[in-house]
Amino acid sequence: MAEERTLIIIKPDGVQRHLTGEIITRFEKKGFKLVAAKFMQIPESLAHQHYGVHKGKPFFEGVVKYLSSSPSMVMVWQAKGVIAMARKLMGATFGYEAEAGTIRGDFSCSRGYNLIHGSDSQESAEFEIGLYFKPEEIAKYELSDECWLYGQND
Ligand code: IDP
Ligand code: MG
Repeated sequence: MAEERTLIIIKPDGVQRHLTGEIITRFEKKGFKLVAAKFMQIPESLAHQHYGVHKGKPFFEGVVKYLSSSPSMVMVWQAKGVIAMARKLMGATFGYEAEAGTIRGDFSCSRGYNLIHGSDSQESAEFEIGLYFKPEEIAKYELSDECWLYGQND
């Protein structure tokens, strides 16, 4: 499986509800590598770009306001197959439908306020990472226990 990067955002409700550490811990324990992070209030114009694929949908203006309403923790995580794995850890979009054991399933009951964003494909990951980070802001390093994360035939 190919090494990938994904954009993960702990959205304003996640930060306000003191879930930043809990969510980061889940990704760390899974074995993903943190390669960039920025704690920032996302400007409305950037939120527009971020959710551009949803332009025209009834929830578009609301989700742009939500994402830019208060600070977020914006991160890039790296691992083999990280894009799909992160989406699994996040759970289904609506908190009330997400499986127990997932981040949204455990901590959100809401449709829109679902705590976390994660890129849904290689293309969106590249686009979204570029919205928030310059290439030189993404760290390149080895984790000391990387040899224990994957089997020899992975
Ligand atoms: P995703 O975050 O699971 O990828 P998307 O369909 O890409 O879900 O929607 C982007 C975000 O827009 C969701 O995470 C959620 O915050 C919000 N959203 C999606 N659908 C609705 C809706 O029907 N009502 C309110 N907010 C919504
Ligand atoms: Mg999406």
